[in-house]
Amino acid sequence: MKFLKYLSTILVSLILSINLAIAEKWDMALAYGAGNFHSANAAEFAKNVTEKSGGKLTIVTHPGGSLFKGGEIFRAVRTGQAQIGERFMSALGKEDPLLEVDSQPFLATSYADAMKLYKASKDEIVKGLDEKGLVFLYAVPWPAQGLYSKKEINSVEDLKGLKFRAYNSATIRIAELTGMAPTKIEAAEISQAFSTGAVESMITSPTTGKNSKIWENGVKYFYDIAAWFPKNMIIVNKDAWNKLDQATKDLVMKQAALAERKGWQLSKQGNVGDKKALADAGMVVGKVNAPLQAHFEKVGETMAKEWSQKAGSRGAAVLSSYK
Ligand code: PCA
Repeated sequence: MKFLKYLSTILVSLILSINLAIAEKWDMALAYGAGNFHSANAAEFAKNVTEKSGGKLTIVTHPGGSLFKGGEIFRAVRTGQAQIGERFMSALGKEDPLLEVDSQPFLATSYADAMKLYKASKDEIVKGLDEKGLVFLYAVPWPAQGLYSKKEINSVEDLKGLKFRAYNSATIRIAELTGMAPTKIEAAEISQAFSTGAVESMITSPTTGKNSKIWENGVKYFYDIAAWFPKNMIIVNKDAWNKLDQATKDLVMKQAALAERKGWQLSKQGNVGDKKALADAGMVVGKVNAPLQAHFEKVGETMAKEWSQKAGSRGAAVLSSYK
């Protein structure tokens, strides 16, 4: 009897230690606030993986840049300081110009084309990330990008000298080519930048304008240019990934595919609903006039040429499979 008790104690502690050995915990770094749809979708993904993995993998989300700020997340995941994280892809052009393809103006101006461009570029992007020790899980676009301004914009002349908030090299380039004065600022700092007068215009989604209650900072106009749909991606550190058993890897990939589908739906909803929210908050929501539209399209052509030079044969291959 005593022996049996002894044996069962040993067995129990053996089972526990095996379980402990394969139980992983991942910290998931998110740059955007908990209320943003990307963050909410990631939280849902983390919850599903945690619940369905039978204790083998727990993913804890850290929204609003609370673990790492947007600009730090790629490096944090690459070096394993965070096992998993979300980053705005087109801010990583220096890592790989292909990550910027979704921020080229007027290349994909609808969700259908954005998906086509994603499919055409995905394999090459995944390969590039793999070479950097990263596993790609999924990507979700922001709603269509539009121009916000404190003052009304009726001509190219009105853009001249505007202090412009940029979020990547492409928006910096647009500003330069239209005579605005760009400063790169993370989404989390938008309200402050506008309220202090550091900036007076930006190009981003209706969602980000809504999330930062931009109308409270003197921004009255939103012009729906809808020239591109930039994406966020979820990446995992490869060493952390390799600690998972095959069943858990399969589970994560399956949940990632579901989160991607859900994310695209949420984005489409936001593309309508968040524009309405801007109008409901008293902003003037409309389109730019024809000469301005033509001006932005010309800027887009210049940028397409510049990007092609940067992206070389890999970029050319992606564009030809897209078109
Ligand atoms: N919001 C993010 C990126 C694109 C978007 O719509 C931002 O403004 O930083």
